[in-house]
Amino acid sequence: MSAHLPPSELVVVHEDVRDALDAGVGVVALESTILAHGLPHPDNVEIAGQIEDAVRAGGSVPATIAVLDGTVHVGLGATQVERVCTDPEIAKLSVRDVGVAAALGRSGATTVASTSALAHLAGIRVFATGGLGGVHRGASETFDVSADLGVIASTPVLVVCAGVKSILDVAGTLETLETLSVPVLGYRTDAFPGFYLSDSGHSVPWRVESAEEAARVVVTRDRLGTDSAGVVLANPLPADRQVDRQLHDRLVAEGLALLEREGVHGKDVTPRLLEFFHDSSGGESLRANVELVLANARLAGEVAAEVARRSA
Ligand code: PSU
Ligand code: MN
Repeated sequence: MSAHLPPSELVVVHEDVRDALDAGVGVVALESTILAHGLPHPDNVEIAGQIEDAVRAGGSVPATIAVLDGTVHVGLGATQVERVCTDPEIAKLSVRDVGVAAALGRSGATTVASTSALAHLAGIRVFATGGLGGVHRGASETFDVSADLGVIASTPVLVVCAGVKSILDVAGTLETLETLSVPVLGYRTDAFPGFYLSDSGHSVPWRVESAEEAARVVVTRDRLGTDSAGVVLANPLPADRQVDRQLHDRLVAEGLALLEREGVHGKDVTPRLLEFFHDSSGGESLRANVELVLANARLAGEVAAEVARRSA
């Protein structure tokens, strides 16, 4: 394994993940915040297993990442996944929180930012999630810009996502990714997806047609050594699987009004909105959320397998 890992009382890499990395098999990092704070209990337990299976179906080994009792785990066993999905005390940990949780012996789920950072530490180059954090609407006053963006900018991991939700400032998020020198690739699309919607109304600078092309981007950037930013691979839901636009627009408007009314801010914003969507959409938001995460995990599995093949 190429990575220089911290001592094992701080970071434990699961045996299956270590074996895969040593053998040059593809590995896909998976975040745990979507499990703990993005998907409702008890569905999240079963979905967590399906996400891992989707990575395997793509030809790679899954590595779900979380912090348990102060130890970072790269790759979780079934009991640990269940704990992440079930424990109401589990915190949401961005990169700045990981070291604190480790020092204090606490447990928490990792976001896109912290999962990317920990994946890189373990030598994992591909990561699958649902949606990226981004620039929030009104960020010019609240300064609410997800740490996901800054961390991707300095962490050479490819993140497969379905774009960002339209509760965010999508144009502002894309501008920020450009400023931070993070390439955005549309998977078989010219449009940046809007999570529940296949097309956010904004275009992507690059388009790839296959997992093989995406893998080539990762390996070539690495060989060029021009920069150490990550890559965003945006994978839309098929148009006939997206959420009905009228329902979507109503949920976004009501969700934003709810945040205002409840005075929700900081890291509670995204989980509160997701909870509202799941409660108010008659199962539609959950249906779409699960489908897009599984599609991203599958695609990430294919990309990671191809990256591993090309790096052998
Ligand atoms: N977007 C989603 N679902 C999620 C998240 C984002 O559609 O669950 C989670 C991810 O873990 C992401 C985090 O990294 O929210 C971003 O939170 P914040 O905006 O507080 O940085
Ligand atoms: Mn935020």
